[in-house]
Amino acid sequence: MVNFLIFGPPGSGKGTQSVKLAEKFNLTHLSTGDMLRAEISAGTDLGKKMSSIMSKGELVPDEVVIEMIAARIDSTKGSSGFLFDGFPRTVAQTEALERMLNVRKMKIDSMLVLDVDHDELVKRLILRAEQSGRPDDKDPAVIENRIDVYKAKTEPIIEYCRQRGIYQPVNGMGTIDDIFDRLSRQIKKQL
Ligand code: B4P
Repeated sequence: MVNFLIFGPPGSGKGTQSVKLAEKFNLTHLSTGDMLRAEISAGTDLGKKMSSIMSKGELVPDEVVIEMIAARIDSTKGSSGFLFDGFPRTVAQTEALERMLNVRKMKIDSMLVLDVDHDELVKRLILRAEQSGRPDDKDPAVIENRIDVYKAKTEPIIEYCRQRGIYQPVNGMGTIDDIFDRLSRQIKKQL
């Protein structure tokens, strides 16, 4: 199994690209954002608790997402590897993921980081708000908070992965197809 992180600020296209990459390379796509939104739509107790945190653009507690991911890793069979989307988002989550993979004789093989300009991120998220109605996309102040939270809590993972030699920056500007080609080239090198 070859395991990838797809990484980048909110609106960088992680979710958009992950769906296409998972299909092309037979990877299991695990998105903590999608899992949390599924809990909210299903009206579970967990979803109710997480909904107010997410609508402010804050991160949900590490233990919530770590538990969700562990359950999915163990129930997955028959794929070529995992594509972790939006997870990890803190160094503590990264260390937890490494431990989970290590005990299962796996590792994080590559971290693909989408680089996108700040103004482009805001533009994409405002446009998505019109289409999806996601509460965390509607308010420009919440979008800015998500970008600030990314810089403070999530971006330090880049240095952590750089030291492990798995950091691979990818230009995330341009059309969805152009970015997909760039990411596909990086993934092919690892498979
Ligand atoms: P996520 O679901 O991970 O969402 P995201 O970071 O906002 O978006 P993504 O980068 O996937 O953007 P997308 O492809 O959709 O997180 C949501 C929230 O969940 C977080 O704020 C947090 O509260 C919580 N959460 C999730 N995981 C967590 C964790 N591990 N720990 C703690 N909390 C967690 O692209 C955005 C838009 O741009 C789309 O409309 C798309 O169509 C468009 N787009 C994409 N590529 C484009 C391109 N090349 N050109 C033009 N538009 C493009």
